[in-house]
Amino acid sequence: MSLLSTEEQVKRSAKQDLYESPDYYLLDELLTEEHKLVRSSVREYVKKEISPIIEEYAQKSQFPRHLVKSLGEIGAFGPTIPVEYGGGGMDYIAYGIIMQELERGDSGIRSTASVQGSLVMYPIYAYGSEEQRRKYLPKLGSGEWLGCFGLTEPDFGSNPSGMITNIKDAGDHYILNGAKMWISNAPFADLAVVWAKDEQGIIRGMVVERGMEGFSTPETHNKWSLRASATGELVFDNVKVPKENVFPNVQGLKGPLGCLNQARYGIAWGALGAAMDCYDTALRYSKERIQFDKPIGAFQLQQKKLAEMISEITKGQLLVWRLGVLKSENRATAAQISMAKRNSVETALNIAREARQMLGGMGITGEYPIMRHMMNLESVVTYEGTHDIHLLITGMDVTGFNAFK
Ligand code: TGC
Ligand code: FAD
Repeated sequence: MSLLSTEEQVKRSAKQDLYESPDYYLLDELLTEEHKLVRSSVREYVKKEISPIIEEYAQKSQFPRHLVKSLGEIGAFGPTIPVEYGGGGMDYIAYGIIMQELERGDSGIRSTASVQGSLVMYPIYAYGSEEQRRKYLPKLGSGEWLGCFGLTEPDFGSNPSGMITNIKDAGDHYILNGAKMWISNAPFADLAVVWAKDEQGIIRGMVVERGMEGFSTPETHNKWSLRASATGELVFDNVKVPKENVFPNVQGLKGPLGCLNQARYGIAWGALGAAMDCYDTALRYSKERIQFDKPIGAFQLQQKKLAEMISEITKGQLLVWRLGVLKSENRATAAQISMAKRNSVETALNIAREARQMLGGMGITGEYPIMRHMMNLESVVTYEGTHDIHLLITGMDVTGFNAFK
């Protein structure tokens, strides 16, 4: 018989990362062998490289910058971008699986991959010139360079069309002025995809490189959420941006919103990863933690929580799988993506909160990942369009009435 208290035994097993993903409706049967291979290699990576260190980085509020190269090596950046440009050439289910496994580890790590792949590589690929693609994509795909995406401004968050960051024509270059706020990866980024208005008031996208005079990226401190992800501002003070850095193939708000479709899709899969980790942790704990002489999982109230969690996870898994099929066939609508992003994050937040309670006092410690997931998800429910903005997008889609204006 072990001399350790059950609490101590449970605490020790927590450190090992024994994660197993729930698959209540046998959805693995819908995956190809390639999908399963991608999943097992990313899961292995998370267990080996992320789980052992993430709590410490989050507690210290530090970005594990050293992971960027290895994230590139495992194919986490731009999985759907063609191989010749440094991407993975995979379908959208594979992309979703990668985001799910990474966010199972930590939403901040998934954020880094979302931004790099969907918000930096995607616009360069979709809207950029051939020279821009060749110059930037391979280095971003391999993790040699890190990028960030500047859309939000201090006075324009949910309504980015009002942005005041602007460019003025100065011959062979533009002069960029303004500021972006809440930018993931900014303090460490080698380059930024920036959205600014031209002299006609048309939104244009461009690549701004670190080292350009007048460009700085001050870090945002004191976050209680996404503590292992670096967030910052982008400040442009008369920055000279060469004309060849501006995307030739898109104009208007549909440029940045097109990128957000990619990233929101990844979050729809990713947030379920955080939910699955919370569920898996709470389920294991409920079988090990003894109170009133039996495992707490034997009490009806705890079973209710677990049964509801697995029901919601299963519904979410079905939704994102179907969305992935539609996206791979280029049939997914922006409104469908909004619904899935909103649903997955809400599911994950509810599960994190319930799972935290199931662990009692242990639930608030860093011995377990639940509180970290819960706090991270408070950002995930806000960025890439808030919970209410996505609800209004669905409302507009089904009624035909625009409640934004
Ligand atoms: P609206 O007039 O509706 O549309 C303007 C133009 O854009 C087109 N459009 C879209 N195109 C592609 N994808 C979409 N999802 C699109 N939604 C709209 C639209 O057809 C129109 O095109 P055109 O050709 O007619 O000009 O625009 P609006 O100003 O009324 O705004 C609509 C609204 C509120 C839905 C939109 O602005 C919005 O989604 N707001 C939320 C802002 C947001 O999500 N910000 C995210 C910033 S990035 C971020 O958070 C990264 S976190 C990364 C991480 O760490 O993981
Ligand atoms: P606001 O737009 O001011 O919204 C405040 C509240 O009002 C919200 O509850 C919102 O739902 C509500 N609201 C707004 N309009 C309406 C309406 N019409 N009807 C009803 N309610 C409404 N941005 C980037 O560009 N790049 C990044 O990399 C990035 N990373 C981020 C990382 C983190 C950690 C965070 C927290 C944010 C990040 N963002 C990034 C910004 C993010 O996208 C914005 O915070 C988000 O879009 C909301 O904007 P806001 O914070 O200005 O809130």
